[in-house]
Amino acid sequence: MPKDSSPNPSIDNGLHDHPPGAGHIKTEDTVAPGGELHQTIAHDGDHSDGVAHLTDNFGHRISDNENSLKAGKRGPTLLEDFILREKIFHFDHERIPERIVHARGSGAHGVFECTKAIPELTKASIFQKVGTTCPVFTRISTVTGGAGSVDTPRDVRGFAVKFYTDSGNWDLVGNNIPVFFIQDAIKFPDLVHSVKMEADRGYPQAASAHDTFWDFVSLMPESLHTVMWAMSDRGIPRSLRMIQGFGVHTFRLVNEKGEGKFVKFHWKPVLGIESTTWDEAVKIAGNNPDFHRQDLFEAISQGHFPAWDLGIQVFDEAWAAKQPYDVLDATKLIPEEDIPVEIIGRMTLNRNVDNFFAETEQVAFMPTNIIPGIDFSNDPLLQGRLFSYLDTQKSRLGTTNFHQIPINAPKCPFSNFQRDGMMQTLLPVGRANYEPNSLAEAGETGGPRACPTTGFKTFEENAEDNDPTRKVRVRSETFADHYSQPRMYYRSLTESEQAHTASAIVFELSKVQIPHVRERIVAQLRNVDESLAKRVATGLAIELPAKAKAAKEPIDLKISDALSIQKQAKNTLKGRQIGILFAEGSDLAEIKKFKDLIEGKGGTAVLVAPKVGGIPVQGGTLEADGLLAGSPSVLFDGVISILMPDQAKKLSHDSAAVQWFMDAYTHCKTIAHCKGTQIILDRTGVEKDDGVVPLDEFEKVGVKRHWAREPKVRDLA
Ligand code: HDE
Repeated sequence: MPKDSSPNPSIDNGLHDHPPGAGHIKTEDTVAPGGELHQTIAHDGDHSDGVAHLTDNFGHRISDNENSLKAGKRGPTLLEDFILREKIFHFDHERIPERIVHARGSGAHGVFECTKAIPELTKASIFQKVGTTCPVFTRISTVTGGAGSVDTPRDVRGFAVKFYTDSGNWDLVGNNIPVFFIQDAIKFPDLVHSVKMEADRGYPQAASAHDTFWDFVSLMPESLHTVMWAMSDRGIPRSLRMIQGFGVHTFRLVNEKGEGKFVKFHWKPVLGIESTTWDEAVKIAGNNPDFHRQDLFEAISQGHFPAWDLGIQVFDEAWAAKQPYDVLDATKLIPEEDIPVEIIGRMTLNRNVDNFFAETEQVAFMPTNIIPGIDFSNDPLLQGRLFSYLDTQKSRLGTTNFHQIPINAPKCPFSNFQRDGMMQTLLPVGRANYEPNSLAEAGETGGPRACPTTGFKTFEENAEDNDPTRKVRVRSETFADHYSQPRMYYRSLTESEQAHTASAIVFELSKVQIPHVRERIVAQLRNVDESLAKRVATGLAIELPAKAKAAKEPIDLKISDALSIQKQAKNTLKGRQIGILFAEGSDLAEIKKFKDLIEGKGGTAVLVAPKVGGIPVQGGTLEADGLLAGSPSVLFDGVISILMPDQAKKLSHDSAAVQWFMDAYTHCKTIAHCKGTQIILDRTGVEKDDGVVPLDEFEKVGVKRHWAREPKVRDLA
């Protein structure tokens, strides 16, 4: 990169140093005769302190923030009141258009560090030396619901990372599922229209379980692979800290010599992958619609920084040509067993946003944000995205100058001849707003120039062996196998994951009211896996329809264990939340022992009790973190119960307590309990098994899910 030391005002934009008033200068509270409270700067306070004084947006100090200007005490409000008008005017415009997809998201700042240099593969500056770091901003989102929808619907999760590198911003705008519903960008508006709330009725919000979505996908067999992922446990993650991320498309790495290789990007969560059960996801949505957002925010503010390893799968055209699928087709993944994922870096999210709107809402990701050393492929889905994101930002953020908003501005110098436009916050000086110019010869600044040595150069080879002399509107026949990979995915899952997936499809199709849509999906599923199709048909109590005609007959691919969550589950307390139930008379030393154990292993112990204030316990008093009725066990990864028999007896008549244990049990969680608690367990039908254990076995058992219990508690398809 050419070094340019000239200060760039957009890097240090005023928004950053715009704290609200300091608030510590002498103020006084008075109650006026009308009864309203005035919190004002004291008459003898420091009137030279600029930020402590309330002003309008142009710096005019305000004397009264409680009353508008009226013609007489009980008279009409005057148009003259510029303070009232400005305040309401600004408020009226506080919302901006929400994202058409991925409207609900949570963001955090962090750092990326290169852990393996790969100069032989790419000239990207961030991957040249081990230890090179750059700041990042990551936003994880649901896709379907609006900005105010809940965190735990069954949905794909967006996983967008902005790397502020020294050679410009690189946005890796991916998902938590490695494949996508459609092969060509031209189908995206149809897909999104079908899955969003239905056009006439405005519901359901944040849900794919309705006619139009399933109608669309039943006619688009290419979507089945992603549908299988979304219907599996991947669609209902436990925590945003515990999801995988994927770049989805095939990209290209280009080295200093101009040699290119194909690449797929992966994010692997250090805490492992965890999902919920459907019943749990639904209950969480009611109890805490912000469950994921709060979990991410609190983990970061407590210093439990979530981290992901960045991995790559690298391959060339010759390898790609031999595969039974096309690597340019975003509905296909590359099994890790075929091309292992090589870890090259780690991202750690270590700072929450200071202002949700200014950062998380205004951040503008664009797959076109790419740096020298990384390039696009001809994936027709990716190609369409290259237009869409720039375009959408103008509509959301209202100006072509959205790149000047601090969260979007690069943290390296940037300079060009673009000028003016709405909301121009920079102050470009001089006359050089065009090129070529010879102003430098007259002693003036001539402005920046393009650089053939370090500038972005598109990979030139026609590595895809395309015939560029033909303008065609066709889909390559190498995209025609719609079923082999969904089959591989389904068959790679464990028995319990398969049961969850089949049940999810039954649930969703049960919400579909058009019978032929249900049948058409089952007809498609017969190409994926006959047993799955039968399970779904039986679950819906419909006849097994004739098999749908496949554009290309599917083949059996090798099973890939890396696709299953359960096969790679980590039994760890790190990053997990464990609820400890106690009540009057519980043993403080015992509670403390478990709290210390959990926290010592990087987990969080949440004390739950029938009351939250100081509760008399054996050995002192103890405050709870959460009320039993407000802290259901769905919020925890495992539960511990320490109760005296008299309290257990009392709680066995409290539905919140009964539900607490029943849910933990039916969601296959560990329940470690004292003898006293047995009174409640007996009443709730919780039976002893590998995960329902005495207190002293908690450490050994951990908080993994006990899926073997599931057939006892749930009738799955
Ligand atoms: Fe997006 N997508 N997308 N998408 N996408 C948007 O951009 C679009 C696709 C993804 O946290 C929008 O700023 C088209 C695949 C994420 O701000 C919009 C197509 C993948 C986010 C848009 C796709 C994604 C978006 C809406 C098909 C995974 C949230 C607001 C050609 C690889 C980013 C915005 C954030 C957001 C268009 C398909 C991921 C409208 C046209 C495939 C993570 O521009």
